[in-house]
Amino acid sequence: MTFKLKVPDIACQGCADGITEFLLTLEPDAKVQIDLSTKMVTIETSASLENIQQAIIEAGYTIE
Ligand SMILES: [Cu+2]
Repeated sequence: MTFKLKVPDIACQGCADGITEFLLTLEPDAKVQIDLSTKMVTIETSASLENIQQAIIEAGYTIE
């Protein structure tokens, strides 16, 4: 599944890298793309949307 989530707290590349790294730690096969201008996280994953949302929150960010 591919999910798109808006994470308004993403301010810079460092945030994007941190989230990407965190998601990849949980699921190394996931494909994560983060658009800094729109703050959209696109993730191709076998995990559930709920798990992805939880992971982003655990990484210290909020989802809009
Ligand atoms: Cu940042």
